[in-house]
Formats: sequence, C-alpha cells, structure tokens
Amino acid sequence: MNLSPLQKARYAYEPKLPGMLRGGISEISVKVGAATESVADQDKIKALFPNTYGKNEITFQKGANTSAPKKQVVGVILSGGQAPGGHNVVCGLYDAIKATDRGNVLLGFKGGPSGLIEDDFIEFDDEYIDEYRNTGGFDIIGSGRTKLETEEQFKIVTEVAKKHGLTAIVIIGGDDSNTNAAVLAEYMAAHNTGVQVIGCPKTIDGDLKNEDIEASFGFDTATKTYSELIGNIERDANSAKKYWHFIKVMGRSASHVALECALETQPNICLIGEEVAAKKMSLSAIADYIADSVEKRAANGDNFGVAIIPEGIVEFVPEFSSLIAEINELLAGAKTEEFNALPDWAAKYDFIKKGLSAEAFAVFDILPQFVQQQLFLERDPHGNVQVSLIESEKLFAEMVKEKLAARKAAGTYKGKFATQHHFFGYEGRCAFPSNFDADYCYSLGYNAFMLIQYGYTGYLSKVSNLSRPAEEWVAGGMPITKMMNIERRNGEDKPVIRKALVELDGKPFKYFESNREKWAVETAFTYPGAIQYYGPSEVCDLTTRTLALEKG
Ligand code: FBP
Repeated sequence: MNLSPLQKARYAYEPKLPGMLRGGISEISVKVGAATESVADQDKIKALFPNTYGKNEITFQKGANTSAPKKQVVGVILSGGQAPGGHNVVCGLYDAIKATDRGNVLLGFKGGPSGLIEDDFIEFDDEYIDEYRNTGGFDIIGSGRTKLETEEQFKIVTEVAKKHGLTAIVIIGGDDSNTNAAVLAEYMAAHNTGVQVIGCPKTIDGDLKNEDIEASFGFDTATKTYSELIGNIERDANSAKKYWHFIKVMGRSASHVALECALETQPNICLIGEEVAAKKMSLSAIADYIADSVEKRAANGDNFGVAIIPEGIVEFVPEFSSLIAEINELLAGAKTEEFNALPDWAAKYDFIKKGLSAEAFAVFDILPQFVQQQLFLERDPHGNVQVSLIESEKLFAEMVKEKLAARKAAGTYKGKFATQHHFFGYEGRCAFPSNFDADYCYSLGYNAFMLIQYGYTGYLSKVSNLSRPAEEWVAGGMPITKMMNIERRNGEDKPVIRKALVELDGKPFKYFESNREKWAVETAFTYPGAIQYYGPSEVCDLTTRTLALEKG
C-alpha cells in the first residue's frame, strides 16, 4: 500500500481514553446507576421492549474487574453514511477484546447490515487492524443502508450468530440503526439466544444527541473540514471582492452542521431550517432576508459575501412542503407515465398548472425553471420528489438575484451581484479524524466491549463530559430504550430514537442569533484553517463550538 506521510504518522498516534478506562482491563469496574424510563410514551415502549426496558444506567470506574470470564466472539457492522472515526471504533473494540483475552475474536461483517444477513465477514487480526488506525473512511469493512428490522431478518441474523458462536453484535450507526439495534437486542433477549447487542452513536449530521449522548462521532471532523473550506472561500471573497458564495452543507433535515460552520466562520448569512419552520417563512421571505444583507453590504461598497444553506432547508419551508406533497400526489401511480410521455416542457408545465391547487402553483411558479424541472425529474424509487437533490444553493442565489433586480428598478439598490455555488458533504465524511474524533471513537469502541464483558445488552456506548480533556471523560452505557418515543413512520406508530433538531432556545443558536445582524453587514469572517493533528493541545484537541457552548 502507498502511504502518505500523514497516514504513516497517524498509524502511530495513540488515542486518549477516559481516565477510568486507562490502566488495564482488570482495573475497570462498574457503578450501577438509576433505573431508566423512555423519554416519552413509557407504557407503549415498555410493552414493546419487555426484556430490555427500564434497565439501569452504567458508569465505569477504577476498581477490580468483576465480570465473569467468558470467551467472546463479537461481530461488528458499520451502518449508514460514512463519518470520520468509524475505523477507530473498530480499533478500540478490537484492542479491548484482545487485551482481555488473545483468544477472543472480532468479526467484521461487510457492507453494512446486509453483511450480517449474507454472512459476509472477515476475522480481524493485528496486521489488518493496524492499517486502519486513526484513518478516515469506512473502507475497513464498508457500510450500507439496508435496514435490519424485520422478524425474518432477525431469524437469519440469529442463525449467522449461532454459526459463528457470536456472543455480541456491535452496531455503529445513526438514530435509525440504533433504533434497530434496540429492537434486535430485544429479539435476542426474548429468544434466549445469549447474543448481546450494543450500539455506538455515529453521524456527521449531529442529530443523534440528547441529555445522555453529547455528540455523535464524525460531527467534529466533518464540520471542521467544511469550516476550513468555508473559511478559505471567505478569504477568497474578501480578496477578490466580487462574488457572493452560496454554500450548501450536508446534514439531512437538521441544521446542526450549518450552525456549527457558521459559529466557526462567521459568514454573512446562515439559514437555520428549524427557525424557518418555527417562523413559517416563505421562500420569498428567505430571499428577501438574504437580499437585505446584500443590499446593506453593497451600500458599504462590499459587493461580496458568504451564505451557508443547510441541506434540508426547503423541507422546512411550509409552502414548499405542501407543494412537494401535491406533486407526489399529482404523479402517483400511472400518472408519471402520462407526464413523461408529454412532448416538451411547455406541455408538462401546462399539465402541472392544471393539476396543482392555485396556492401550490403560485409557489411552483416563483421557482427558477431548473428547480421546477428538478422537482419532476429526480424521483426516488417510491416516485417521490427527492428533496435533498434540490440545488437550494442555486435556488436562493437565483431568487435573490430577482429580488435585487426589482430593488434596482425601484432605485434602492445600486450594487453588483455575481454568484458562485458550492455543496460540501462528501468532502468531510472520510477525512482523517481530528484528535477529538480519533480519541472519542476509540473510547466508544473500547467502552462497547466493556459493556459486553459485563453482560449488558440493548445499550448505547456512552462517553460524556466531552468538552473537558479526555482524561476527565466519563465512560459508561445507557439503555437505548431510554432515548425512544413513538413516532408515525410510513403510516404506522413506531418506537424510535428521537432525532435532535437545532433548539432555538439552546446556547449555540442563541449565540449565533445575537451576532448575526452584525455579521450580515460587516465582514467579520473567521478563518479556522485545516485540522491540526500535531502541535499545542489548544489547537489540536479543540472540539466544536456547539459542544463548548452547550456545556458552558
Ligand atoms: P447518516 O445519517 O447515515 O449518518 O448519513 C449522513 C449523510 O451524510 C447526510 O448528511 C446526507 O444527507 C446523506 O448521508 C447522504 O447519503 P448518501 O451517502 O447515501 O448519499
């Protein structure tokens, strides 16, 4: 394998563990905390999880290891989108397993949850693991988005587990994957299989967090990577002074990624989907809000700027959601074929005009033509509009241009407006994990094995106190059912982990809100630069502004 100098250097990096996990496996004991309840719908969740509901929270501490010795054969999967640090979760798990007993085994099931069903696996050894230490990506075993949720799948997984003598399965994933981990744990317990199931909180989106889980891994590195790029663009904008840059960032429905990048880089504009929904803002109101900043800056001679747009923004605009619902209805079933057979865009436009309500058509009609066409061309396998594919960075740039043209005609705006567009997502998902993510992930994996060794199932590996140095982090476990409530999914009531959206009364948003008027007019950009892996701790071990503000 050809290695870059950084890759070689990172192989040698020794991730920092929480204090209570240092000093050897034989010196880790358990402190059993209070019994837990789910965050809502307690009776329903309890009824659905009779074997795993209401368990106690767990904290590890220094003391004699009292777990019963047992040969361990653990299976691990990576699930969903890549997030920096996934390799270190596997490495931490492997090291804890082998430190306990060299005869213990770790199997990696390939390509995500489907690897468990298809029994596609490798057995890790030192040589294999060493090539992935402190590196980005999920290529150690690959990932996938198959959902493990049906009884039939659980039966197959039970057979696969039996075949290999698995004692435990570790699922590294986001809210959906960990919801499925809880259901699998319950199934395994109900069928007396003896297989424990432990989850680890992953996603760059930052939306798997709650009072127990302070951060999902990968959010730190991904947002640092995007912030570096945004800072570089800000400096380019401030040098050339001729472009407004519209930058969309990944993050699915939640705007945590956009907000963190804004806190890191102080752009002129950052839209927050959750606020747009709360204020029921229209597309036109959002475009006016951005145009106000462009106009004020132009009055100071600054015909440049930077606007950050969260990936899920349009879903939060109420009139846009209604439009999408009507389009899905309009093209349901055979009507898609009828629509596709129409000879040209003019005929299609006519079909749309006749099919939509007057309100929905009014919204459709203000969209630039490329977005109108995107709404009808890009459909998912169920025939629904794929909202995440809408180029909202271009949509808002175009709408702002129209607003400014009107203001120019009215004589209120005299500036110039030239735009550039960017979408940052995949650039950050496989970056070399920051020291924070390298340490956090290794600790999550190591800790996951301690939960296994002590016999726990249906728990999420939990490492907290993350805004403090790693030595002071607290390792333990939380029953996944504690994080669950009942939500409507595909027309059915389902037990799920509650997704965390940006809280408008939370400290990160409040800080942003108290500064954004100034940032909208002045050039207050900050340039975070590239992630630093070696050097002073205050530069290399810093975590996110979000976490720092949340934890005071
Ligand atoms: P997870 O929720 O699985 O962690 O994925 C996060 C994410 O990166 C989102 O930000 C993005 O919308 C999505 O994955 C993209 O998915 P894909 O990799 O399938 O294109």
